[in-house]
Amino acid sequence: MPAPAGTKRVRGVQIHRPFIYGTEATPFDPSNRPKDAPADHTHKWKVFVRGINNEDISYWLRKVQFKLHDTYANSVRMIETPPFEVEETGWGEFEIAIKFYFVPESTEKPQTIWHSLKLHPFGDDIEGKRERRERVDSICYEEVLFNEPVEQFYDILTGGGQGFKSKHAKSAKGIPRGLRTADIPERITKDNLFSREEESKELDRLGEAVKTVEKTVAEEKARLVHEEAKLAELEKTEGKPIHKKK
Ligand code: SLL
Repeated sequence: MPAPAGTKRVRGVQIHRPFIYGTEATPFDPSNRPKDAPADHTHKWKVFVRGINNEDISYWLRKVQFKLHDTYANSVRMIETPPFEVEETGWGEFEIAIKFYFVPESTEKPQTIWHSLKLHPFGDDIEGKRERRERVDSICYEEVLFNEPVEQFYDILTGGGQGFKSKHAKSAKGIPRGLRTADIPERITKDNLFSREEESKELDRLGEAVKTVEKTVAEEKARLVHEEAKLAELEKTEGKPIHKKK
């Protein structure tokens, strides 16, 4: 029996799309507080989901729901159009649930990720950052994986099909063939910290860390062999230790 329209999957294909999400928070300047902010609020902050380098991701991401702490009025915020972000003020850090709703053609179920709102500086030079009232960024890179997407979604994802001949090609009208990809920029810029160069540096760092761990394990093994040999030697001369039962 043929699959109903819009549900036929492209077998053996996985398509991923990168995105970034996170929070940015800035402490109020005491001499210039936002007038409408409640007296106990100390920071303004923003939570967002966006494409790498601000690439448009609305062709696969239909809308985003941000679930804030219950202390916020209307704590569930549905953002129907880009930019997918919520700006707020507050006094405390908490975990934000970010729910992704994919475009209806995808037939994909929504997915949720969690992110901790960071208001206070972390990492190096915490005191300096606090004194300079620096913005606190907590930003992550992530990829969403569409496993065997339905044909019509595949067309949308790839901008008209790359090698895959589909009768649904019209669904991606106006987009040149193969324009939509998961490519990330070669180098970082002021506005985008995620690049292939950074990825390769991170891989180098991980490679170095693995080497260090392997070296430590080898040294510990050698030490163990040495200690066991010493013990065997002692047992030969002194006999085995007697463990008295109480
Ligand atoms: C904490 N577990 O104790 C956290 C809770 C709540 C944050 C943080 C403002 C809400 C309002 C706000 O910042 N809530 O509008 O009053 O740190």
